[in-house]
Amino acid sequence: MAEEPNWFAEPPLRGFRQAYRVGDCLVREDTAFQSLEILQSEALGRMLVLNGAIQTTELDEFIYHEMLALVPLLTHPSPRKAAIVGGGDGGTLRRVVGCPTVEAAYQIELDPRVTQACLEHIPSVSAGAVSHPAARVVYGDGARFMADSAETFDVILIDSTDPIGPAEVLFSEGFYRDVFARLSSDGVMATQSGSPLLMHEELLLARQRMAAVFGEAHTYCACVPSYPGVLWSFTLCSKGRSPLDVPVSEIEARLASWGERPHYYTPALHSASFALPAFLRDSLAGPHPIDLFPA
Ligand code: AG3
Repeated sequence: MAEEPNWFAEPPLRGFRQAYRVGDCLVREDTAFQSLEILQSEALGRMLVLNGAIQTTELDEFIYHEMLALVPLLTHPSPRKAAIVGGGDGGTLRRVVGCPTVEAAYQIELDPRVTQACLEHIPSVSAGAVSHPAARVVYGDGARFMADSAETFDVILIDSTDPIGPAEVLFSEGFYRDVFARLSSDGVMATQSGSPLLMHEELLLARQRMAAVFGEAHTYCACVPSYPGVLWSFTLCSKGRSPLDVPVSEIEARLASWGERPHYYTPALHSASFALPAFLRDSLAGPHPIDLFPA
């Protein structure tokens, strides 16, 4: 297919692609780790693109970042120390430092250029989070950090790229074992776990590995317009209480003291987002995967 000028699309997945009309290209470079672009789009504002895959956009970043961060932060009864693997754009960090009980929030991003370019061209995503007193911005390999660190965290968030390619290690059983070891006794981890429709196999595999380490894994969904297939998944594992056992009244009371009012997450949506469409619920329950669009 001939590329249309002024339209950006990720490489097709299973013969499927979404396109965005774009104007200026603000950044296009090869960093030490990947190709990095920041594009101005008509529909979603500025977008961060790594190795051809859209990571975040000005207009829909709140959906993904709130769901990745707030669901685990409000599952833990009182998180004080948190770590984010990846997340160089600062959108997850912003939600973590916005939680009033959090005293230290580490962001372990591989590529300093991602953070620098986002601060310069899409500052609304992090909204000043990197200079918050609780923020600890570290550059390095998040998988190695989890393997080598002696610290423990109440909440660990995996804000990675796709489960295929360079971030594959962040979906491995060995990595989940290291995360388990780094979590405090009632610690909670959550990861983005890809498109239930277009990365179905990868989601099932990652979830099986998490369940093997933690005993159980809870998958929840949100619609993120800029990601392939729009419907997106996250998976949460808890050493303490289940995300489904958090009373709505507790969430309401805690959210009232947060710095920023969420724009997607609500107390009712907390547990509602774990109510999965039948094909996904049945597929995750096994033993026969139900892939709506088999490769
Ligand atoms: N995490 C990116 C999720 C993966 C999107 N995949 C894709 N577009 N093919 C993003 C980092 C946001 N902080």
